[in-house]
Amino acid sequence: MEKAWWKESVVYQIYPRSFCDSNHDGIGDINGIISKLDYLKELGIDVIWLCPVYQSPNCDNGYDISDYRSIMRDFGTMEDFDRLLDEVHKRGIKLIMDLVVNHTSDEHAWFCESRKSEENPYWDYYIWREGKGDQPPTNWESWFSGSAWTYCPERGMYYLHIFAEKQPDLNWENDRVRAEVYDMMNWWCKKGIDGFRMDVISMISKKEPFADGVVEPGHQYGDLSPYVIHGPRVHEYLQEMNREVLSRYDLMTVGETAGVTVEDAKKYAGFERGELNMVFQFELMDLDFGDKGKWNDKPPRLTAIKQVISKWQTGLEGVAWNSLFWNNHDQPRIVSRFGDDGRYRELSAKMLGTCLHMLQGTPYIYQGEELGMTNAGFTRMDQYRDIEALNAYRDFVGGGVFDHDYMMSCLRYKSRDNARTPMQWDDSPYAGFSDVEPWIEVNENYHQINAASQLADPDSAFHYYQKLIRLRKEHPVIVYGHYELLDADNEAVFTYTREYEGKKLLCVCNFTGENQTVELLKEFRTGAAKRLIGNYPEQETPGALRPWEALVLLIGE
Ligand code: TEU
Ligand code: CA
Repeated sequence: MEKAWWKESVVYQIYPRSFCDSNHDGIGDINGIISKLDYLKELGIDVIWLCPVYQSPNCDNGYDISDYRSIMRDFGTMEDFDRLLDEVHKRGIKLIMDLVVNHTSDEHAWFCESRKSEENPYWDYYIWREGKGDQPPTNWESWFSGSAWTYCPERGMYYLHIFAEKQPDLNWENDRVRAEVYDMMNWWCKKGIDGFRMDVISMISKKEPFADGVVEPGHQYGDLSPYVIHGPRVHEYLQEMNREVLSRYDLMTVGETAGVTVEDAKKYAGFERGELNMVFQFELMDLDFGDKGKWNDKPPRLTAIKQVISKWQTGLEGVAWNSLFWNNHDQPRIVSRFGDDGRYRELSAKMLGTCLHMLQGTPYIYQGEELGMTNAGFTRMDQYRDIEALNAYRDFVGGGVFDHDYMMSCLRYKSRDNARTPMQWDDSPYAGFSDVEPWIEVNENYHQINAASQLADPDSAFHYYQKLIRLRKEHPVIVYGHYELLDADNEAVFTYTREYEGKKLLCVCNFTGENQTVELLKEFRTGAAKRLIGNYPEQETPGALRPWEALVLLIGE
């Protein structure tokens, strides 16, 4: 397999609003990030993925961009950004930017023009349609609840927004739109950034003609997915983008591809396709969907997790590259989701890290994951900030689909705000994130869970993640090894092997709070196996696992 820096890297995702506040307004900012770069250097990561910092009215925390070439005032200035890039590079770290080009803000200059009239030069930059009588063009439901169409009186037409009303979808059929996007991307590349994470890039091509979607039970609106995911021209656009921008620099690219299957991923990220380096798949994260979609409060079974991971490990091997993540700014905290955020928080956080980092692909760490940060534990709606959560409560509880208590329980388990509480730096007020009240509440557990105490403790989750990252650099088998699942039907233990150039690695993870026994492969039972890492101090009997134990053995050294 061909080697590449982006295959050997570990990425750290920063959600700027919640990372570090340098100027006492309760909002994280670029100078705050700069002040923490040494912390990231110590952790050992190679690449930072910076969530949007562009100018934005902030209806969706920066995913609604009103100017792609300036910085949101809350976050600082372009000079601050340039300094950030410089400081990142000085430390030998790379920086990739979030690219949000499926939609803009309704306050973007293009939309302000587009909405004026059909004679305006920007009239066709967005997706405008006539209504049906006094109804929207189709019954489509926005991913943030309500209709996906909003009426604009000035034009007498509706515009499409898959997400919030303030996030109109760009019309990629228009050559000028694509040229503007590529021009903007080239502008950032010339500044010296190292790549892009592409927001909902699987949705830029829409399938015509538009028609009503299927209305699932419990829903008022129809499903737009078949019309907006993997549309007919999406690969043509990405290949064009690759020619016009990506191929001209040494970049890392990852597409956020909602609704992607292994077969689709081979197209988006196939080694020979000239599109992207890798994609984020959501099959794993969507395993705990309920019959009403995302809003649910129960974790999936381990066999389902193993089955999805294995399908992707095996399906992409040799043809495309996996991205590996348990968390991001749209997902609840993994230790509260698939682990135990109570008694066994630290052990289960380390186990989950082990399980992910020993797989083939590029691992992503979301800020605070390396500390084993937990879900927010909010109990009142006024603690939530996310437009998705607020709209969902309004529609599900308001519409009588869920009662208040059940919705609160779903939000506590699944809401995106779980990942967005401030980074826990130390045990001073507001967790050292800020010295004034933050835009969203700090998790009360910051007294126990914070970076300062973990830096001082050699056995902490932080130092464990540091070791996971280091091991990847020392052992090519972790990056390139062939994956094989063992004991597929075991509901308690996840066991797999990796093999590369005469080395064989075994990763065993107990996903329960009980002792478990497993039959280890004979080759690992001999004294020749070397223990690479484990989340208990020592390992006496490798086949007998303690609660949430993780263990990695290597033979062939
Ligand atoms: O997310 C797209 C996406 O697929 C999510 O909306 C996902 O379905 C949802 O978060 C599950 O709850 C991207 C960004 O990551 C997200 O933060 C933005 O809100 C969204 O696009 C719109 O830009
Ligand atoms: Ca600030």
